[in-house]
Amino acid sequence: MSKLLTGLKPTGEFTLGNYIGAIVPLVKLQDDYDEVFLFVADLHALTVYQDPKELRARIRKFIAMYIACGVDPKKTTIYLQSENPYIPAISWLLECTTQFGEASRMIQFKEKSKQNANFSVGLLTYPILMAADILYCDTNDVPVGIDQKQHVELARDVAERFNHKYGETFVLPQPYIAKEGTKIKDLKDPTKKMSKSEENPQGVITMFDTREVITKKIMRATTDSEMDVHFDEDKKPGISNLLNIASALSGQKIAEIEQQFVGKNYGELKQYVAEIVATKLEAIQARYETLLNGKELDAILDQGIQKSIQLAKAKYEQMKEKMGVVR
Ligand code: ATP
Ligand code: LTN
Repeated sequence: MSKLLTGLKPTGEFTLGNYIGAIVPLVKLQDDYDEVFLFVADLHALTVYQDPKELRARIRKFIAMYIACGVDPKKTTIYLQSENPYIPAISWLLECTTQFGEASRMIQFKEKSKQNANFSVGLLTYPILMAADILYCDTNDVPVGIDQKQHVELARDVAERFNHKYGETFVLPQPYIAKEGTKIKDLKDPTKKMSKSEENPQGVITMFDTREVITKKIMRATTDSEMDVHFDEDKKPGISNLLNIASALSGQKIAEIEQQFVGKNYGELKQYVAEIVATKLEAIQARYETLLNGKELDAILDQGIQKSIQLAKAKYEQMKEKMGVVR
């Protein structure tokens, strides 16, 4: 049985880049596995201080946005990490199976602990909690960005060691790194990626932008001094980015769009792309609002956490038994 699991840390804002680069591929993967798990890693957000009110709002926002974008609760088990008490319990048992040197060698820990001398212990144990997230449900594949690859490999090492010491308990997971997908670029500076931490908001479309704002940003996107619409990422990064966006959202091939714009100017292309983006985002936003304000979201999370707890409890009992922490 093939299983896929991934976690999202509820920090930052969704951009059109995140949608096209991460959410759309995940929505497609839902059909390729027997079981899929998607959770909000809210406990992981706490390694650095979060304003409690803001964090709470963001957790709901994240779940609602993923479902609005097409993550289907019928295919995917959706839950909040913090609602499963067995995950931190499993994490403790795994901490005792992880070497200090192994944990302190994690690149993210090394970098972040250097940035701030008063870092929390949680920053060090963070990947072990992540191992618990991954290992409790016997997942095979873990889609992550390249920065998290080392953490999934640690989970695999810890699982292997546990299996060796105490007997076969865990499936060995592997990181699933998407092949170089479409990288959406900043509208103002199309040589760099569209990023939520970018200071100039004019180059970034967020999933919450209105039709008016989207149109304004796209109409003012940086292009080049030529006149013809064609795809060339090196010489025409701005136009190529607009073509990528239109193609990713409409399903049309780039060549078809190029064909459609022979003899037309950049303004017409921009209007066309703005229309596609605005129509897509309006549909997502409408569903998002309904989810955020309705009862469906809680029903989805209630159902998801039940399944998650059932699996985690069984794994925890099994681990305790093997380790000898039983009456
Ligand atoms: P930051 O501004 O903090 O770097 P980000 O917007 O780049 O954040 P991440 O949280 O690093 O987003 O990434 C979340 C996911 O979205 C990753 O899988 C990443 O590959 C994808 N992603 C982010 N930006 C883009 C983009 N411009 N084009 C395609 N995919 C993207
Ligand atoms: N550490 C990840 C979030 C995360 C995760 C996981 C991802 C927590 N647990 C388990 C995959 C599997 C991050 O910072 N993006």
